[in-house]
Amino acid sequence: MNSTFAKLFAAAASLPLSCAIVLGASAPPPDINYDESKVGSYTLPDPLVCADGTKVTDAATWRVKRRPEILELFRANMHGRSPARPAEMKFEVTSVDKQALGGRATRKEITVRFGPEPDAPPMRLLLYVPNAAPKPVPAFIGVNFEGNHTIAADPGITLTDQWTWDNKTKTESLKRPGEETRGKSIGRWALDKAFARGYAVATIPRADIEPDYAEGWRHGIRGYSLKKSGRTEFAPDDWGAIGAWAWGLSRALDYFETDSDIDAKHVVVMGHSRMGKTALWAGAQDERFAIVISNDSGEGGAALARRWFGETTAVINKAFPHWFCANFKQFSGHADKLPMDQHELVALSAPRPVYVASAEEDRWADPRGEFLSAKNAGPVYQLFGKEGVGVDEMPAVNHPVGDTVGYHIRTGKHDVTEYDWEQYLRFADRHFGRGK
Ligand code: GTR
Repeated sequence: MNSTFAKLFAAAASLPLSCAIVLGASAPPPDINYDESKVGSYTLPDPLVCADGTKVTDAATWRVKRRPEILELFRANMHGRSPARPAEMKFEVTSVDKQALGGRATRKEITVRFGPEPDAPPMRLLLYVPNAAPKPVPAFIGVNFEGNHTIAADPGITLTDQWTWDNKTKTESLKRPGEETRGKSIGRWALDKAFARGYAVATIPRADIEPDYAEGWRHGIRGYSLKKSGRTEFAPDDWGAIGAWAWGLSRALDYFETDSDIDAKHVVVMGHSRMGKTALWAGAQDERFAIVISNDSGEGGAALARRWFGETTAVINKAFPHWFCANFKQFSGHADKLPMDQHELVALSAPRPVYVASAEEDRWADPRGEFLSAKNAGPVYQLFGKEGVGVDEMPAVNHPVGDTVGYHIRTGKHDVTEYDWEQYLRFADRHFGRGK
Protein backbone atom coordinates (compact mmCIF):
# COMPACT_ATOMS: atom_id res chain seq x y z
CA MET A 1 0.00 0.00 0.00
CA ASN A 2 2.72 2.44 0.97
CA SER A 3 4.64 1.95 -2.22
CA THR A 4 1.63 2.47 -4.54
CA PHE A 5 0.68 5.57 -2.63
CA ALA A 6 4.22 6.78 -2.64
CA LYS A 7 4.76 6.01 -6.35
CA LEU A 8 1.67 8.04 -7.15
CA PHE A 9 3.00 11.00 -5.26
CA ALA A 10 6.50 10.51 -6.59
CA ALA A 11 5.10 10.59 -10.12
CA ALA A 12 3.12 13.75 -9.39
CA ALA A 13 6.15 15.36 -7.76
CA SER A 14 8.30 14.79 -10.83
CA LEU A 15 5.85 16.53 -13.21
CA PRO A 16 6.82 19.92 -14.58
CA LEU A 17 5.13 22.80 -12.76
CA SER A 18 2.76 23.57 -15.65
CA CYS A 19 1.41 20.01 -15.66
CA ALA A 20 1.04 20.10 -11.89
CA ILE A 21 -1.09 23.22 -12.19
CA VAL A 22 -3.19 21.61 -14.95
CA LEU A 23 -3.78 18.63 -12.66
CA GLY A 24 -5.34 21.26 -10.43
CA ALA A 25 -7.51 20.66 -7.41
CA SER A 26 -8.21 16.98 -8.08
CA ALA A 27 -4.53 16.01 -7.78
CA PRO A 28 -3.29 15.16 -4.31
CA PRO A 29 -0.55 17.49 -3.06
CA PRO A 30 2.76 16.04 -4.19
CA ASP A 31 4.03 15.89 -0.65
CA ILE A 32 5.90 12.61 -0.82
CA ASN A 33 9.40 13.10 -2.10
CA TYR A 34 11.82 10.44 -3.27
CA ASP A 35 14.19 12.77 -5.00
CA GLU A 36 17.34 13.55 -3.03
CA SER A 37 17.87 16.79 -4.96
CA LYS A 38 14.53 18.08 -3.66
CA VAL A 39 15.15 17.43 0.03
CA GLY A 40 16.03 21.08 0.57
CA SER A 41 18.17 22.70 3.20
CA TYR A 42 17.52 22.50 6.90
CA THR A 43 19.35 23.26 10.11
CA LEU A 44 19.44 20.59 12.78
CA PRO A 45 19.09 21.60 16.42
CA ASP A 46 22.48 21.29 18.13
CA PRO A 47 22.41 18.60 20.84
CA LEU A 48 25.36 20.34 22.47
CA VAL A 49 23.77 23.74 23.00
CA CYS A 50 21.51 24.10 26.05
CA ALA A 51 18.23 26.02 26.04
CA ASP A 52 20.00 28.96 27.72
CA GLY A 53 22.72 28.98 25.05
CA THR A 54 25.40 27.28 27.16
CA LYS A 55 27.67 25.04 25.12
CA VAL A 56 28.05 21.48 26.39
CA THR A 57 31.72 20.51 26.45
CA ASP A 58 31.77 17.72 29.01
CA ALA A 59 29.87 14.55 29.82
CA ALA A 60 28.70 15.84 33.21
CA THR A 61 26.90 18.85 31.71
CA TRP A 62 25.29 16.57 29.16
CA ARG A 63 24.05 14.24 31.85
CA VAL A 64 22.85 16.79 34.38
CA LYS A 65 21.63 19.56 32.14
CA ARG A 66 21.32 18.91 28.42
CA ARG A 67 20.10 15.30 28.42
CA PRO A 68 17.11 16.11 30.68
CA GLU A 69 16.29 19.08 28.42
CA ILE A 70 16.20 16.94 25.29
CA LEU A 71 14.24 14.19 27.02
CA GLU A 72 11.72 16.81 28.04
CA LEU A 73 11.44 18.09 24.44
CA PHE A 74 10.54 14.58 23.27
CA ARG A 75 8.08 14.15 26.14
CA ALA A 76 6.38 17.49 25.66
CA ASN A 77 6.20 17.46 21.87
CA MET A 78 6.26 13.92 20.56
CA HIS A 79 5.85 10.90 22.80
CA GLY A 80 4.13 12.42 25.81
CA ARG A 81 4.62 11.53 29.45
CA SER A 82 4.50 7.97 30.69
CA PRO A 83 3.45 6.93 34.18
CA ALA A 84 5.80 5.41 36.73
CA ARG A 85 6.03 1.67 37.27
CA PRO A 86 2.74 0.62 38.93
CA ALA A 87 3.14 -0.09 42.63
CA GLU A 88 0.75 -3.02 42.41
CA MET A 89 2.38 -4.73 39.43
CA LYS A 90 2.65 -8.52 39.68
CA PHE A 91 4.39 -11.19 37.64
CA GLU A 92 2.80 -14.62 37.25
CA VAL A 93 4.87 -17.28 35.59
CA THR A 94 2.10 -19.21 33.84
CA SER A 95 4.14 -21.88 32.06
CA VAL A 96 7.67 -23.23 31.89
CA ASP A 97 8.89 -25.82 29.39
CA LYS A 98 12.53 -26.79 29.77
CA GLN A 99 12.53 -28.73 26.52
CA ALA A 100 11.09 -26.18 24.13
CA LEU A 101 12.17 -25.97 20.48
CA GLY A 102 13.61 -29.46 20.46
CA GLY A 103 15.36 -28.94 23.79
CA ARG A 104 17.34 -25.93 22.63
CA ALA A 105 15.63 -23.51 24.99
CA THR A 106 13.51 -23.15 28.07
CA ARG A 107 10.29 -21.37 27.25
CA LYS A 108 8.64 -19.28 29.92
CA GLU A 109 5.36 -17.41 29.69
CA ILE A 110 4.84 -14.66 32.21
CA THR A 111 1.72 -12.58 32.66
CA VAL A 112 2.48 -9.09 33.90
CA ARG A 113 -0.45 -7.62 35.80
CA PHE A 114 -0.43 -3.85 36.11
CA GLY A 115 -3.10 -3.68 38.78
CA PRO A 116 -5.62 -5.78 40.70
CA GLU A 117 -8.73 -4.66 38.77
CA PRO A 118 -10.22 -7.12 36.26
CA ASP A 119 -9.94 -4.51 33.49
CA ALA A 120 -6.19 -4.06 34.03
CA PRO A 121 -4.82 -5.26 30.67
CA PRO A 122 -2.54 -8.29 31.12
CA MET A 123 0.81 -8.18 29.32
CA ARG A 124 1.96 -11.61 28.25
CA LEU A 125 5.70 -11.91 28.06
CA LEU A 126 7.30 -14.79 26.19
CA LEU A 127 10.88 -15.66 27.09
CA TYR A 128 13.24 -18.22 25.57
CA VAL A 129 16.38 -18.98 27.53
CA PRO A 130 19.06 -21.01 25.69
CA ASN A 131 19.65 -24.26 27.57
CA ALA A 132 23.28 -24.68 26.59
CA ALA A 133 24.46 -21.30 27.88
CA PRO A 134 25.73 -20.67 31.41
CA LYS A 135 23.28 -18.55 33.43
CA PRO A 136 22.50 -15.76 33.80
CA VAL A 137 22.35 -14.88 30.10
CA PRO A 138 22.07 -11.52 28.34
CA ALA A 139 18.84 -10.99 26.42
CA PHE A 140 17.22 -9.34 23.44
CA ILE A 141 13.69 -8.01 23.82
CA GLY A 142 11.29 -6.46 21.34
CA VAL A 143 7.58 -5.89 20.84
CA ASN A 144 6.02 -8.20 18.25
CA PHE A 145 3.28 -7.14 15.84
CA GLU A 146 0.80 -10.00 15.80
CA GLY A 147 1.22 -12.08 18.90
CA ASN A 148 3.86 -14.10 20.73
CA HIS A 149 2.93 -17.25 18.83
CA THR A 150 4.07 -15.66 15.55
CA ILE A 151 7.78 -15.57 16.46
CA ALA A 152 8.32 -19.35 16.46
CA ALA A 153 6.59 -22.46 15.14
CA ASP A 154 6.30 -23.64 18.73
CA PRO A 155 2.98 -25.34 19.56
CA GLY A 156 3.55 -24.55 23.23
CA ILE A 157 3.12 -20.77 22.88
CA THR A 158 -0.30 -19.70 24.08
CA LEU A 159 -2.56 -18.19 21.43
CA THR A 160 -4.08 -15.16 23.09
CA ASP A 161 -7.16 -13.13 22.26
CA GLN A 162 -6.53 -9.62 21.09
CA TRP A 163 -8.56 -6.63 19.96
CA THR A 164 -8.21 -6.07 16.26
CA TRP A 165 -9.50 -3.54 13.77
CA ASP A 166 -11.06 -4.39 10.44
CA ASN A 167 -10.37 -1.56 8.07
CA LYS A 168 -12.97 -2.72 5.55
CA THR A 169 -15.90 -2.79 7.93
CA LYS A 170 -14.41 -0.18 10.29
CA THR A 171 -15.20 -2.33 13.29
CA GLU A 172 -13.17 -3.81 16.10
CA SER A 173 -13.49 -7.25 17.61
CA LEU A 174 -11.85 -9.50 20.15
CA LYS A 175 -10.27 -12.34 18.21
CA ARG A 176 -8.32 -15.49 18.93
CA PRO A 177 -5.59 -15.80 16.28
CA GLY A 178 -5.77 -18.93 14.17
CA GLU A 179 -3.27 -21.79 14.33
CA GLU A 180 -2.17 -20.88 10.80
CA THR A 181 -0.57 -17.72 12.21
CA ARG A 182 1.79 -19.68 14.45
CA GLY A 183 5.35 -18.99 13.37
CA LYS A 184 4.16 -16.43 10.82
CA SER A 185 6.96 -13.97 11.65
CA ILE A 186 9.62 -16.58 12.28
CA GLY A 187 11.97 -14.96 9.74
CA ARG A 188 12.14 -11.81 11.83
CA TRP A 189 13.33 -13.57 14.97
CA ALA A 190 16.66 -15.33 14.54
CA LEU A 191 16.21 -17.43 17.67
CA ASP A 192 18.81 -20.07 16.89
CA LYS A 193 21.44 -17.51 15.99
CA ALA A 194 20.79 -15.75 19.30
CA PHE A 195 20.84 -19.01 21.30
CA ALA A 196 24.09 -20.09 19.64
CA ARG A 197 25.72 -16.96 21.04
CA GLY A 198 24.12 -17.44 24.43
CA TYR A 199 21.37 -14.82 24.31
CA ALA A 200 17.84 -15.19 25.57
CA VAL A 201 15.11 -13.74 23.35
CA ALA A 202 11.93 -12.24 24.75
CA THR A 203 8.92 -10.55 23.29
CA ILE A 204 5.59 -8.96 24.16
CA PRO A 205 2.58 -8.44 21.89
CA ARG A 206 1.73 -4.87 20.94
CA ALA A 207 -2.00 -5.54 21.34
CA ASP A 208 -1.58 -6.48 25.02
CA ILE A 209 -0.23 -3.02 25.75
CA GLU A 210 -2.29 -1.21 23.16
CA PRO A 211 -4.06 -2.58 20.10
CA ASP A 212 -2.66 -0.64 17.15
CA TYR A 213 -5.53 1.47 15.82
CA ALA A 214 -6.92 4.88 16.66
CA GLU A 215 -9.43 3.71 19.27
CA GLY A 216 -7.30 0.82 20.52
CA TRP A 217 -6.22 2.73 23.63
CA ARG A 218 -9.55 1.88 25.26
CA HIS A 219 -8.41 -1.75 25.55
CA GLY A 220 -4.85 -1.07 26.61
CA ILE A 221 -2.75 0.42 29.35
CA ARG A 222 -3.50 3.99 28.30
CA GLY A 223 -7.24 3.52 28.74
CA TYR A 224 -6.73 1.77 32.06
CA SER A 225 -4.40 4.48 33.39
CA LEU A 226 -6.69 7.27 32.20
CA LYS A 227 -9.62 5.71 34.02
CA LYS A 228 -7.54 5.22 37.14
CA SER A 229 -6.58 8.88 37.09
CA GLY A 230 -10.29 9.79 37.11
CA ARG A 231 -10.08 11.55 33.74
CA THR A 232 -11.86 10.89 30.48
CA GLU A 233 -9.60 12.73 28.06
CA PHE A 234 -5.89 12.71 27.38
CA ALA A 235 -3.86 15.86 28.00
CA PRO A 236 -1.93 17.18 24.97
CA ASP A 237 1.28 15.79 26.46
CA ASP A 238 -0.08 12.46 27.68
CA TRP A 239 1.60 9.41 26.18
CA GLY A 240 0.72 7.92 22.82
CA ALA A 241 0.79 4.28 21.72
CA ILE A 242 4.55 4.31 21.09
CA GLY A 243 5.03 5.67 24.60
CA ALA A 244 2.84 2.85 25.90
CA TRP A 245 4.69 0.12 23.99
CA ALA A 246 8.01 1.51 25.21
CA TRP A 247 6.67 1.50 28.76
CA GLY A 248 5.67 -2.17 28.32
CA LEU A 249 9.29 -2.97 27.41
CA SER A 250 10.43 -1.37 30.66
CA ARG A 251 7.93 -3.47 32.59
CA ALA A 252 9.37 -6.59 30.92
CA LEU A 253 12.80 -5.43 32.10
CA ASP A 254 11.34 -5.12 35.62
CA TYR A 255 10.48 -8.81 35.34
CA PHE A 256 13.98 -9.73 34.12
CA GLU A 257 15.36 -8.18 37.30
CA THR A 258 13.49 -10.89 39.20
CA ASP A 259 14.50 -13.85 37.00
CA SER A 260 17.84 -15.44 37.91
CA ASP A 261 18.24 -16.84 34.37
CA ILE A 262 18.56 -13.33 32.96
CA ASP A 263 21.42 -10.89 33.34
CA ALA A 264 19.23 -7.78 33.55
CA LYS A 265 22.25 -5.50 33.20
CA HIS A 266 22.81 -6.82 29.67
CA VAL A 267 19.46 -6.46 27.98
CA VAL A 268 19.27 -5.25 24.39
CA VAL A 269 16.07 -3.49 23.36
CA MET A 270 15.39 -3.94 19.69
CA GLY A 271 12.55 -3.23 17.33
CA HIS A 272 11.52 -3.08 13.70
CA SER A 273 9.73 -0.21 12.04
CA ARG A 274 7.09 1.21 14.44
CA MET A 275 8.67 -1.01 17.07
CA GLY A 276 12.05 0.47 16.12
CA LYS A 277 10.62 3.88 16.96
CA THR A 278 9.44 2.23 20.19
CA ALA A 279 12.86 0.73 20.96
CA LEU A 280 14.56 4.11 20.57
CA TRP A 281 12.08 5.74 22.92
CA ALA A 282 12.32 2.88 25.44
CA GLY A 283 16.11 3.15 25.43
CA ALA A 284 16.01 6.93 25.71
CA GLN A 285 13.81 6.86 28.78
CA ASP A 286 15.02 3.74 30.52
CA GLU A 287 18.78 3.68 30.91
CA ARG A 288 18.68 0.14 32.25
CA PHE A 289 18.58 -1.04 28.62
CA ALA A 290 22.23 -1.71 27.86
CA ILE A 291 22.03 -1.51 24.05
CA VAL A 292 19.40 0.06 21.81
CA ILE A 293 18.66 -1.16 18.28
CA SER A 294 16.50 0.51 15.66
CA ASN A 295 15.70 -1.62 12.61
CA ASP A 296 14.21 0.37 9.70
CA SER A 297 12.43 2.70 12.14
CA GLY A 298 12.00 5.59 9.68
CA GLU A 299 9.87 8.64 10.39
CA GLY A 300 9.36 9.17 14.10
CA GLY A 301 12.26 6.75 14.68
CA ALA A 302 15.80 7.27 13.45
CA ALA A 303 14.98 9.27 10.29
CA LEU A 304 15.52 13.01 10.57
CA ALA A 305 12.11 14.74 10.58
CA ARG A 306 13.47 17.81 8.81
CA ARG A 307 14.37 15.90 5.66
CA TRP A 308 11.61 15.94 3.10
CA PHE A 309 12.01 12.35 1.93
CA GLY A 310 9.61 9.41 2.20
CA GLU A 311 7.20 9.51 5.12
CA THR A 312 6.67 12.90 6.79
CA THR A 313 5.25 14.19 10.07
CA ALA A 314 2.02 15.10 8.24
CA VAL A 315 1.60 11.63 6.75
CA ILE A 316 2.41 9.75 9.95
CA ASN A 317 0.09 11.87 12.11
CA LYS A 318 -2.74 11.33 9.66
CA ALA A 319 -2.27 7.58 9.22
CA PHE A 320 -1.43 6.83 12.86
CA PRO A 321 -3.04 9.54 15.00
CA HIS A 322 -2.63 7.43 18.14
CA TRP A 323 1.13 6.85 17.96
CA PHE A 324 2.29 10.20 19.33
CA CYS A 325 0.95 12.69 21.87
CA ALA A 326 -1.61 15.26 20.73
CA ASN A 327 1.01 18.04 20.79
CA PHE A 328 2.87 16.33 17.95
CA LYS A 329 0.00 17.13 15.55
CA GLN A 330 1.07 20.77 15.37
CA PHE A 331 4.23 19.66 13.56
CA SER A 332 2.33 18.04 10.68
CA GLY A 333 3.86 19.78 7.68
CA HIS A 334 6.04 21.86 10.02
CA ALA A 335 8.92 19.60 10.92
CA ASP A 336 11.17 22.66 10.78
CA LYS A 337 9.35 23.97 13.88
CA LEU A 338 10.23 20.94 15.99
CA PRO A 339 12.50 22.08 18.84
CA MET A 340 14.40 18.79 18.47
CA ASP A 341 15.13 16.23 15.77
CA GLN A 342 15.68 12.50 15.69
CA HIS A 343 19.50 12.54 15.95
CA GLU A 344 18.86 13.79 19.48
CA LEU A 345 16.63 10.80 20.18
CA VAL A 346 19.50 8.54 19.11
CA ALA A 347 21.87 10.61 21.27
CA LEU A 348 19.70 9.99 24.35
CA SER A 349 21.11 6.46 24.35
CA ALA A 350 24.63 7.82 24.98
CA PRO A 351 26.99 6.62 26.23
CA ARG A 352 25.36 3.22 25.71
CA PRO A 353 25.84 1.50 22.35
CA VAL A 354 23.10 2.21 19.83
CA TYR A 355 22.61 0.68 16.38
CA VAL A 356 20.63 2.13 13.50
CA ALA A 357 19.88 -0.05 10.48
CA SER A 358 18.30 0.73 7.12
CA ALA A 359 17.30 -1.25 4.04
CA GLU A 360 18.16 -0.10 0.55
CA GLU A 361 14.66 -0.48 -0.89
CA ASP A 362 12.98 0.97 2.18
CA ARG A 363 12.82 4.49 0.81
CA TRP A 364 9.65 5.22 2.76
CA ALA A 365 11.82 5.13 5.91
CA ASP A 366 14.47 7.43 4.37
CA PRO A 367 17.70 5.42 4.81
CA ARG A 368 19.87 8.52 4.39
CA GLY A 369 17.85 10.32 7.05
CA GLU A 370 18.41 7.34 9.35
CA PHE A 371 22.15 7.40 8.68
CA LEU A 372 22.33 11.14 9.29
CA SER A 373 20.66 10.75 12.67
CA ALA A 374 23.17 8.12 13.71
CA LYS A 375 26.01 10.30 12.45
CA ASN A 376 24.76 13.49 14.11
CA ALA A 377 24.41 11.73 17.45
CA GLY A 378 28.21 11.35 17.31
CA PRO A 379 29.23 14.60 19.08
CA VAL A 380 27.35 13.46 22.19
CA TYR A 381 29.22 10.15 22.22
CA GLN A 382 32.48 12.04 21.82
CA LEU A 383 31.82 13.77 25.15
CA PHE A 384 32.22 10.32 26.66
CA GLY A 385 35.38 9.60 24.67
CA LYS A 386 33.46 7.24 22.39
CA GLU A 387 33.38 7.16 18.65
CA GLY A 388 30.13 7.45 16.71
CA VAL A 389 29.60 6.01 13.24
CA GLY A 390 33.20 6.89 12.40
CA VAL A 391 32.48 7.90 8.78
CA ASP A 392 31.29 11.11 7.15
CA GLU A 393 29.54 9.56 4.19
CA MET A 394 26.90 6.90 4.10
CA PRO A 395 28.58 3.51 3.76
CA ALA A 396 28.03 1.16 0.82
CA VAL A 397 25.28 -1.43 1.17
CA ASN A 398 26.15 -4.39 3.37
CA HIS A 399 29.14 -2.59 4.90
CA PRO A 400 28.37 -2.02 8.57
CA VAL A 401 30.22 0.89 10.20
CA GLY A 402 30.61 2.41 13.60
CA ASP A 403 31.88 1.66 17.02
CA THR A 404 29.54 2.74 19.81
CA VAL A 405 27.04 4.00 17.23
CA GLY A 406 26.57 1.23 14.68
CA TYR A 407 24.98 1.66 11.28
CA HIS A 408 24.31 -0.42 8.22
CA ILE A 409 22.22 -0.29 5.11
CA ARG A 410 21.61 -3.72 3.66
CA THR A 411 20.20 -4.84 0.35
CA GLY A 412 16.50 -5.59 0.28
CA LYS A 413 13.23 -4.41 1.65
CA HIS A 414 11.63 -3.13 4.83
CA ASP A 415 12.07 -6.16 7.10
CA VAL A 416 14.24 -7.77 9.76
CA THR A 417 16.54 -10.35 8.22
CA GLU A 418 19.20 -12.83 9.29
CA TYR A 419 21.75 -10.31 8.06
CA ASP A 420 20.38 -7.68 10.46
CA TRP A 421 20.46 -10.11 13.37
CA GLU A 422 24.03 -11.15 12.58
CA GLN A 423 25.14 -7.52 12.88
CA TYR A 424 23.19 -6.95 16.09
CA LEU A 425 24.54 -10.10 17.73
CA ARG A 426 28.09 -9.24 16.74
CA PHE A 427 27.58 -5.67 18.01
CA ALA A 428 26.19 -6.93 21.32
CA ASP A 429 29.03 -9.47 21.69
CA ARG A 430 31.59 -6.73 21.10
CA HIS A 431 30.09 -4.34 23.63
CA PHE A 432 29.34 -7.00 26.22
CA GLY A 433 32.87 -8.39 25.86
CA ARG A 434 31.60 -11.77 24.72
CA GLY A 435 32.44 -14.24 21.99
CA LYS A 436 36.18 -13.57 22.04
C1 GTR B 1 4.15 2.16 7.97
C2 GTR B 1 4.46 3.47 8.63
C3 GTR B 1 5.88 3.50 9.06
C4 GTR B 1 6.32 2.22 9.76
C5 GTR B 1 5.65 0.98 9.21
C6 GTR B 1 5.69 -0.25 10.14
O1 GTR B 1 2.88 2.09 7.48
O2 GTR B 1 4.19 4.48 7.72
O3 GTR B 1 6.12 4.63 9.87
O4 GTR B 1 6.15 2.30 11.11
O5 GTR B 1 4.33 1.17 8.94
O6 GTR B 1 5.66 -0.17 11.35
O7 GTR B 1 5.71 -1.35 9.58
